[in-house]
Amino acid sequence: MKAKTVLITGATSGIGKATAKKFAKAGYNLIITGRRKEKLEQYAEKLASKYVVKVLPLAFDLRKVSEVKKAIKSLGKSWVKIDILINNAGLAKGFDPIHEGHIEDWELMIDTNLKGLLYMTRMIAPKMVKAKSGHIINVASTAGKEVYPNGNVYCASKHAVDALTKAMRIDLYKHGIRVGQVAPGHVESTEFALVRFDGDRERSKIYDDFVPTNSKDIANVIYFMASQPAHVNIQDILVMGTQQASSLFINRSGRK
Ligand code: NDP
Ligand code: 8X3
Repeated sequence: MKAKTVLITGATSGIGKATAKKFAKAGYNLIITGRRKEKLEQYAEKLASKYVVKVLPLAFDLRKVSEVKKAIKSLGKSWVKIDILINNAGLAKGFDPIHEGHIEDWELMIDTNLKGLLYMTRMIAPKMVKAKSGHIINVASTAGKEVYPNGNVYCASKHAVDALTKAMRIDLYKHGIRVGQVAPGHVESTEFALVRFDGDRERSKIYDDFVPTNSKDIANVIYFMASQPAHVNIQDILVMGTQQASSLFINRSGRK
């Protein structure tokens, strides 16, 4: 049987990077994306040689619809059929109460988490509709299930992802396409906190007093969703570390 192709956005670090490895190990061909071209190309080379799969690195900024269109249109014949789209790229920027928030941070989060996901979906879903098969997995968040102080716009963007996952499924299920999401709580071995706190290493040490999930755990969940038989669609997985009960209830008594 021909190997399946998975496209993973945001594969230069964290959850996307771990997910790329998981699928490569399982023999999938990969299209990996992100803005950092060099990192992406090095990782593509590493995965291709280690797991003997085809890996295409596509560097572009998914906030820019023209770049998204150009990248997807550049796919040659052997990459045209994308079996699985993993809309993972995203970020939180800033941690301010609403009246002190930075408008450029808000725009960055809305443009990446929401509009980027929409652009990718709009470019790839029609090919899936034509093929009458496909699987889209969105990386949402516990921040899309509940809100927490200073999380305002990030939470709103992930609530929108939660709504879009449901809306996309309703539009696409009749074309034989599965749509689901994973909604993780805190995830370490990512650049998430460093990005949120503008590269401030001290502030981004938010996992020192408890054990959250890590990027490999979430990659395993995504792979589990993707590897079910064709008649099974896992719609939503909410996953947190054992020491986390909700966004606001975290047992910070030490790493157990
Ligand atoms: P990372 O910062 O480690 O990874 C984010 C990825 O997104 C990077 O590969 C980055 O690549 C890519 N990305 C960001 N902006 C753009 C852009 N404009 N264009 C293209 N690619 C972009 O964080 P995570 O792995 O944690 O984040 C992955 C997803 O998981 C996000 O959607 C996040 O909201 C979600 N999430 C994270 C949690 C956590 O605690 N870590 C918990 C719940 C959800 P590059 O910089 O090269 O462009
Ligand atoms: C990332 C998890 O709690 O920082 O989506 O919002 S949280």
